[in-house]
Amino acid sequence: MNRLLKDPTIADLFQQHIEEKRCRFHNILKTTGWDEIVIGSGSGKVQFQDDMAYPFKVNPYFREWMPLDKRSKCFLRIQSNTDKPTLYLNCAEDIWHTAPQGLPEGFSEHLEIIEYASIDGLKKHLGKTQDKAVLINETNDLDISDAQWNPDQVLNAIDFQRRSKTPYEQACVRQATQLAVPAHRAAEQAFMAGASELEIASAYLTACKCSENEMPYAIIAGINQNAAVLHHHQLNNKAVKPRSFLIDAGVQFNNYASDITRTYAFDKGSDFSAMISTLDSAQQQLVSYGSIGKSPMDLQVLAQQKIAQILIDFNVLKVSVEQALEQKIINTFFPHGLGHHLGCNVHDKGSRLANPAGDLVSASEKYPSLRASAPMVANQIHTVEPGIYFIPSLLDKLRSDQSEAVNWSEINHWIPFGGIRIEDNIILHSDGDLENITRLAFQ
Ligand SMILES: [Mn+2]
Repeated sequence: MNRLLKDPTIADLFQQHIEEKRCRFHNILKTTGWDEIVIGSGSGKVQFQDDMAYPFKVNPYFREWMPLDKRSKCFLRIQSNTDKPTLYLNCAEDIWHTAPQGLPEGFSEHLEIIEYASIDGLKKHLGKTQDKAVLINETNDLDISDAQWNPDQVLNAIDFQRRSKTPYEQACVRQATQLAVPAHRAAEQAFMAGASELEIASAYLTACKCSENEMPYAIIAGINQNAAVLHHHQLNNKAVKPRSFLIDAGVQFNNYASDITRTYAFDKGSDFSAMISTLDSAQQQLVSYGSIGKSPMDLQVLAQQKIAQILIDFNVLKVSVEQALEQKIINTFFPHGLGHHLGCNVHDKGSRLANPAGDLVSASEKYPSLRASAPMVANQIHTVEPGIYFIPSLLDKLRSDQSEAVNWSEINHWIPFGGIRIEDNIILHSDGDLENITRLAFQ
């Protein structure tokens, strides 16, 4: 089903979004006993012993409401007794920086907007709300009591409702995906033309017309062995003889991210290329297993089974699928989780919550560090990202502990290719439809 952005317009969806979030936050106020929630966009940070600022990163709780990512010291106020949230925009005079970012067209009608020039001025606007207001912000700009500043009770309730994405949020991730596809294609072309990792990242940024600071996360672009470095951010500026290439990169739209990984073989006739195709089929099967109520921990087991089978078929493992899982041999080749929630944070919060009170779904004994453990719910956005890696340090450990499980002559053949990861973003619709927004955008 094609759900690309047509009608209603993004501004209409934003109105619905604000209305839906307001209802959810009113509920949170009711159950937690507070009168209002004030969310700050955050402040710029200066580097140690320097007058240079770090790139500004907006508070994810603010991002959930507002498509502003370049404007610090703004505050959104949601009060239990009003139907329209108020956005306080910092308008202090600033001759050093570009004029402040505004809201997209058609967005401001759904908010009360007030400009302020100083924190004292803002406090006057907020009036005597001091005792019953909660502030969610990295710094306590309002000099509110400790109990009112980022209380866990409120944060947990917000994280819990976040799991279900509004149609606006879904549209934003879809749009972020559409914008990332030409950039991924440009990256593939640059790799095939023999470019260095840094040149490939540069081709990616040029194609999506974004700066590095506007990326939802730092681009991972690994050629050959570097494809085995799970978060390879230190990009090589020298071209090498290309064999394999892994790129994990997204784009953001109105503060919502896409999170996409693709792996390419330089030689399309090689066995590495065949391994990519095999993992690609397994990945699409894993996507199809997602459904409302399902546990990500069960999907993790399925992913491990599929990856073990691929390694057996490619003559890498000499043990059975069961042994590969039982003896944790599979963790050497697939040392991370199958996926995570995607939302206001690229690794969205709330993925382990059992309820809004903050109780956690107990972690599986086998996978204590799995990012997502809570059962899937309707309108959630998940990533599905199985991988197969040949990581020398993990292989060394396996060699000393369980040497007989592996065909080591085969391993030496695969190490120079680094690894493979394939990652799509999926919306679990309430009617049961699974929308693979990444594949649709690549079509
Ligand atoms: Mn991811």
